[in-house]
Amino acid sequence: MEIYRFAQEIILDAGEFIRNRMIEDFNIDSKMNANDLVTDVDKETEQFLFDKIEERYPEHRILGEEGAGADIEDADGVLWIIDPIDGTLNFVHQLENFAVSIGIYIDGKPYAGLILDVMKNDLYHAAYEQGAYKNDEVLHDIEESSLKSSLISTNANWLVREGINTPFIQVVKDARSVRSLGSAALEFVNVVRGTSSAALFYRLHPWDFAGGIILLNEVGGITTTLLGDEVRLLKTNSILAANKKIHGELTEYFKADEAFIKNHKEFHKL
Ligand code: 2AM
Ligand code: CA
Ligand code: CA
Ligand code: CA
Repeated sequence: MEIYRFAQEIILDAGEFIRNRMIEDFNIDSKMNANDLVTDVDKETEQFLFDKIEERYPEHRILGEEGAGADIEDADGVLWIIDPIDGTLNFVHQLENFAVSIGIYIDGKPYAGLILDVMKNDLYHAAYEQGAYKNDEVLHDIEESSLKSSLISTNANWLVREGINTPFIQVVKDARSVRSLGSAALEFVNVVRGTSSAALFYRLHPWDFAGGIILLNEVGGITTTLLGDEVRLLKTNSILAANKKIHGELTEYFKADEAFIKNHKEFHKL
């Protein structure tokens, strides 16, 4: 529990660092394409967390979106998986609706998940089999629901992507309605809080889901790929995070689509 408490401390410190840093000038660069942005604050926040963890626990390993642990290939020992800012586009355009996400795994097994909604300063945290919390408040098990009476979340990018969009379109048609927040970690949080029944992603990286999976487990939810398979911790995955009832309904949409299965397999090098 010492590592869990330390993680709570440093994620809150990282939030304070970001809130102070963002009122000064910062550079914005693009990564893979013009819409894939990274700022100085993303990089500095990853370094901030890296330095704190390394100082306290030099033997721990750290994998981060902005370059930490890029050579990590196994989950042996204590592994911190960090997204310093999840929702960078929201950070740049909205100055809200972004998060710091931390997932801690020990020999590949879930240990603790933490997601900080930075501007609200709300910390969602959970340790394995110890329940989930919003700050000091216990979060209760989520309710089961059906697609036809549920709000779900997904990203419009997948709906306009040929080759994979057929099941996404059908899911959107059959849902009560769809929301899109733009931070995978906060979309996980909405499922954990029960304000959304499911979150669907065609591709997430380990730092996007590492914290959220542990939180959702603690309130009785489930996370798999869109095809219902186990998530590979150190790879990209499609992700379906949901209550168990709607999860079962949703995987059927994807499993019934041969073209989706084929493209999904190639895309994620399965
Ligand atoms: P980021 O802000 O840390 O980059 C936006 O819909 C969500 O998708 C965010 O969680 C964002 O994380 C993530 N994201 C951004 N670019 C992505 C990409 N090329 N592939 C998959 N996820 C991405
Ligand atoms: Ca990014
Ligand atoms: Ca992210
Ligand atoms: Ca990020």
